[in-house]
Amino acid sequence: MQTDFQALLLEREEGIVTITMNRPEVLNALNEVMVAELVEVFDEVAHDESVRCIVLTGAGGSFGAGQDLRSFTQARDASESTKASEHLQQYHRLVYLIQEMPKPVLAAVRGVAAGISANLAFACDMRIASDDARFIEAFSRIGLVPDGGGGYFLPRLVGLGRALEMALLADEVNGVEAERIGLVNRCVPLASFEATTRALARRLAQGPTRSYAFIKELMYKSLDLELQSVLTLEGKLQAMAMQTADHREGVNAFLQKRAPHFEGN
Ligand code: T3D
Repeated sequence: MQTDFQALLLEREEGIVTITMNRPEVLNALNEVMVAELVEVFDEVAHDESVRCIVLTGAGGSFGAGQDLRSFTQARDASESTKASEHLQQYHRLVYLIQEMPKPVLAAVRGVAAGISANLAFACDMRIASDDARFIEAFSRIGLVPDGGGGYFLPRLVGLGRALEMALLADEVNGVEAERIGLVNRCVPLASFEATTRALARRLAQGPTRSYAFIKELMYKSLDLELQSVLTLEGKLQAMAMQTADHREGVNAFLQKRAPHFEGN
């Protein structure tokens, strides 16, 4: 796996790949290079069976400040009329890669997560935040609409009323409030943020990875299906899960009164 990136840091340990957005001088705002590198890495880890959990985070005390507004302005000034849609297509690729990733993706958010950076966190499977986290749907502050799947994930995470409030007013939601309204799974004190993130990622990486992939497929597809189709899908996925070594290991471990050791197969 390539590890030499301009705008990302990559760390790999114990089946966990940690992808760190690394432009701390602009609070990890996303430019073209960073988005292209994110697409490349997410695509690569999707196919690497030794990777069993992905953590997406930011360098220097922030998650990300959204689209880099300086490069954004430059693109507009140069009259590159298709630039915005190219941007969006890249963001959409990224959202699909996260969604279709056959293993859990955990967003670890400390500091600010604004605009598209916040929405990338909302597209991840789980979110952990530090108590200094600040989520801002910053789009309306600059006359835009939430993109990168924000219009899909945000109302599903917090309900339509709060999603509209966050998008219309673009006020900050802090980590504690984010946990209270279901925007993040956990908010932890900054002092224990790294250790708690690591422990959660390790737990996910030691889980039944193929079953996790089926769970993701079931949950995400169910959002757009009626009951009958969900039950049909559930039957198909359960039949596949029952063929896995990890299912056999889980049952054996229970019968033998020991902790299971899942290999991810
Ligand atoms: O077609 C398309 O592609 C459209 C897609 C749009 C996607 C989007 O994400 S739109 C939303 C873009 N993001 C924003 O509007 C947020 C802009 N930033 C802010 O509002 C504030 O910086 C924050 C609320 C995020 C943080 O405030 P604060 O006070 O903690 O930090 P700061 O002092 O404002 O920022 C620190 C530095 O980062 C500063 O640089 P300087 O002055 O020290 O040299 C600031 O300019 C820079 N920075 C922050 N955000 C961005 C940025 N530079 C470029 N782009 C940014 N988004």
